[in-house]
Amino acid sequence: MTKSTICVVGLGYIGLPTGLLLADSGFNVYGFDIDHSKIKALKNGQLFFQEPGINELWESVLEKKTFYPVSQIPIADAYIISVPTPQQEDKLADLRFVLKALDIIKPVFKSGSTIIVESTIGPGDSRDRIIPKIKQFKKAFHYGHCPERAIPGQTLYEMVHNARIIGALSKTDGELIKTIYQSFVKGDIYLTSPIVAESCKVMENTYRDVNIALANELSKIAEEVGFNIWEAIELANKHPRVNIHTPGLGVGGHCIPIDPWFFVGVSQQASLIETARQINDRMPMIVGRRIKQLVQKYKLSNPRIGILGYAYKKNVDDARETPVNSLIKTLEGEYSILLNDPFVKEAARSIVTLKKLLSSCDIVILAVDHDKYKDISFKDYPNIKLVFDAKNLFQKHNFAGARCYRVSLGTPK
Ligand code: SAJ
Repeated sequence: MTKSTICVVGLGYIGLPTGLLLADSGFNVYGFDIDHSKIKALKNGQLFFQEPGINELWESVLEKKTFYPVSQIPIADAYIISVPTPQQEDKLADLRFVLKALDIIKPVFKSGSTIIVESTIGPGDSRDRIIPKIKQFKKAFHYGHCPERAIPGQTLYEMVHNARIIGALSKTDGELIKTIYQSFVKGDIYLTSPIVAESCKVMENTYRDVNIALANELSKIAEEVGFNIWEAIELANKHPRVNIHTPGLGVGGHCIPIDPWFFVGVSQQASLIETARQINDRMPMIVGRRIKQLVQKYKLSNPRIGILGYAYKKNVDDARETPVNSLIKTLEGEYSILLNDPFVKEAARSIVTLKKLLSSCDIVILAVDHDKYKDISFKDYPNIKLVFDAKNLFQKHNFAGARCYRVSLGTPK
C-alpha cells in the first residue's frame, strides 16, 4: 500500500500535520482545502502555523516531493476528512463541513476507495448521518472514524506516539485503515466500531472538562471558606489515586468547550456533564466579579487593567474559544483594558507589548500562564497596585521589593 494515494481534506491544525507525516512515510499525499490562500501559501513553500518539529517535517517532505497541495479534489485511494465540527444550537456536532467534504469528494470517488473521518463527531453520527450520505455515492467503499487525539503545542509528537482508535465498518476496513496509520504511528492502534470510536473521543474530552470543572468549583469553595486551593491541590495529589486538575479562567480551545455538549445533545442522562460545562463557562465572569470586589476593597479609583495572555492555554499561539474574550466582555464597560500575548498575533482588541502593558496599568490580571511571564519583576513597575493571578504562576521572587497587592484565584477573600 506504500504507493497508494491519499487525499487529506481540510489542512488545519490536524489535517496538515497528518498529511505531512503520511507524505514523509512514503505515501503520495494530496492536500486539499477550500481556502485557496492555504493552498497558495503551501505551493509557495510557506506553512501557516507553528508547531514544534513542523518546519523540519516540511523540509523533509519538500525533498521527497510526496505532498501536493491542490485546490481541485483529486482521485485518490483514500480520503482523510479533517475539517472543523463546531457545535450546533441543538448541542449536536455540526457536520456541515464533513458533509460538504463528502459532496466535494463524490464526483471523483472511485469504487472501492476509503473514507476516513478524523474530525470529532458525536456518538452515532457515522451511522446516522455520514454513512447514509456515502451510500448515496452508489459505489463500493471502506469507512472508518479515526479521531485525532493530538494536543496543540505537541501535535506532531502526540500524532506519532499516542495510541489511535479506528472505528471501522468491518474488520477488513479496520485492517485496511490500520495500514495507513501504522506508517507513522508508533503508539498502539486499536480497532473497534464507529460508535465506540466516536464515544471514546468525546469521553476523553468530557473527562478533562469535568475534572477541570471540579478544580474550578474547589477554587470557589476555597475562596469562600478560606484556604489556598493551590497548596491544597498539591497536597491532595500526593495521594496515589488523586489527580486534581488546575483551576483557572475557564476552558478554551477547539475541543473541550464543545465536545461534551455532543453527549448533552444525544442523551437525557448528561446532567453532570452539562453542569461541568456551565461551571467552566462561568469562570471568566467569576474572575471579573472578584476583580470588581478587589477594586472596591483596595479603593483603586478608575483603574486601567492589563490582561496577560490571550491564547486559550499556555505557550500556544491558538486563541480559539479563549475564555479571555468573556473576561474582557465582563470588564470592558467599566475599565479601560490593555492586552498582551507573546504568541497570538490577532485578538479581540489590539495587543500591546509587555513593557507597555506593565508600565501603564494599575491592575494586572494573569490570564494565561505562558512561561514568558515567569520572570516579571513587579518592583520595576511601581504604577501597578494589584496583581491578580488566575493560574498561580507568580511566585515570591516576582514580587521581591514590589509594593502591590497580590491575589491568586482560589485564595481566601
Ligand atoms: N485547563 C485548565 N486546567 C487544567 C487543564 C487545562 O484550566 O488542569 C484548560 C486549558 O488552559 C485550556 C483548556 O483547559 O483552556 C483545554 O486545554 P487542554 O490542554 O486540556 O486540551 P486541548 O483542548 O488543547 O486538547 C484536548 C486534548 N484532550 C485531552 O487531553 C483529553 C487533546 O488530546 C485532544 O486531541 C484535543 O483536546 C482535541 O482535539 O479533542
